[in-house]
Amino acid sequence: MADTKNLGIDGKRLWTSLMDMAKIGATPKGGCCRLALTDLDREARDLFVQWCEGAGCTIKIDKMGNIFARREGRDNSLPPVITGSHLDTQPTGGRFDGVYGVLAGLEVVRSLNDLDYQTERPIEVAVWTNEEGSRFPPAMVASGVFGGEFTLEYGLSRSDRDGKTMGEELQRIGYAGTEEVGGREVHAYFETHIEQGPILEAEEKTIGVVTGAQGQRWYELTFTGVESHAGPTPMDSRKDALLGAARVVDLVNKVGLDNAPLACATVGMLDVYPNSRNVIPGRVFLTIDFRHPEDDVLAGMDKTMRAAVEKIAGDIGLEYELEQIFYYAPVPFEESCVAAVREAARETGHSAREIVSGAGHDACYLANVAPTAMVFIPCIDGISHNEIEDVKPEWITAGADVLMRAILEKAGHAG
Ligand code: HGY
Ligand code: MN
Ligand code: MN
Repeated sequence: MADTKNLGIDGKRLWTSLMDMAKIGATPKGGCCRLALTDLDREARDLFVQWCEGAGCTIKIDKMGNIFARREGRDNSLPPVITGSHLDTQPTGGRFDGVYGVLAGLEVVRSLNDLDYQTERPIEVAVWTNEEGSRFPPAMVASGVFGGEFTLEYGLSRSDRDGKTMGEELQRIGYAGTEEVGGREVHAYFETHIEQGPILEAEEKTIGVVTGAQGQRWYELTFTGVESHAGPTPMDSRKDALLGAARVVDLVNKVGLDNAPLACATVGMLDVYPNSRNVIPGRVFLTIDFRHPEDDVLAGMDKTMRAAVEKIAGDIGLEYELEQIFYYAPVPFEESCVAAVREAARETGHSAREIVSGAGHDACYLANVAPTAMVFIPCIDGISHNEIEDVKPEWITAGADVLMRAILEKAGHAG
């Protein structure tokens, strides 16, 4: 077994914290449902704040509800090293997506306390609001405001399907902070996260040294036809919105396959109106999610899809509205931070490989304003965004150990 001398991460304590947090919004198959800014999200935030205060941190909350738990260094005038992730989940989320990065950050603080280790710079553990973009699209909205991608007004005005805005819900759960969002220097940002894909486990690698993340484009498409009776309406005189949507679902899948092996293409939401078995659907809403590590290929997927939607609508006689609601180009992480992760993995002796993230993370927007990198650990069968998401406890400890060493590389040692 390679020398995996552990600087001080208490894997049992970290695992216990993860399991305690997973009780909030626990779902029948062992996952979590804690949609952004719900009462369950508030409960999780409150528990995190309580734990951080118990570890001697001071708490600041900004106007997007981002939480910063700060551990002082020797020289607190220096810009901090920040680590963190998100506590909100998908509706059928797991116990580790996002939460692991938040609680691994807390475990670093707890371990430094145990070691009585003073860093030169302050360290902050962040909880970014609404990373998933499930209740309030798009994803990573609050870290996007912090990273200068979106304005504060845009962020606060994002609404859910009931018309509630993020601003209103932040007020309701008591996390509408007063701190400005971003606009301050960050010395470095590290985020640790499960890979949410199959590569590390398949290659029996414990650590992913994340060099960047693939680009994404999200769309909302509404087809409008004519509701009419399923019985007397002849097949050749229908304007069937669901037929259009069905062709788009197949088209999106084909665009992904035609740009294999790296493209990803998904229709995740589909609403049929009036959704009655003997009415020809008059209106259908669907979402499209495109991803690729090369921006020009992503642009090509966009072009192909748009031309095909135009043709599908014309063939069936449908009106349509197609809006791109979210886009970011592939993100390269910063070399000295990537090197800190690579070196930390080497020091611990854990098997490692470089990897590009298939999922989006808050780190993708932090990279706009700070030298940034990520640490990945495997997840069982590469499954995530699923209640059965799972990991091996030793991976949890290894990732936090690498995270701690990378943070210390940037935070400096005062004594
Ligand atoms: O969609 C994503 O990549 C992330 O899980 N929000
Ligand atoms: Mn995540
Ligand atoms: Mn996620």
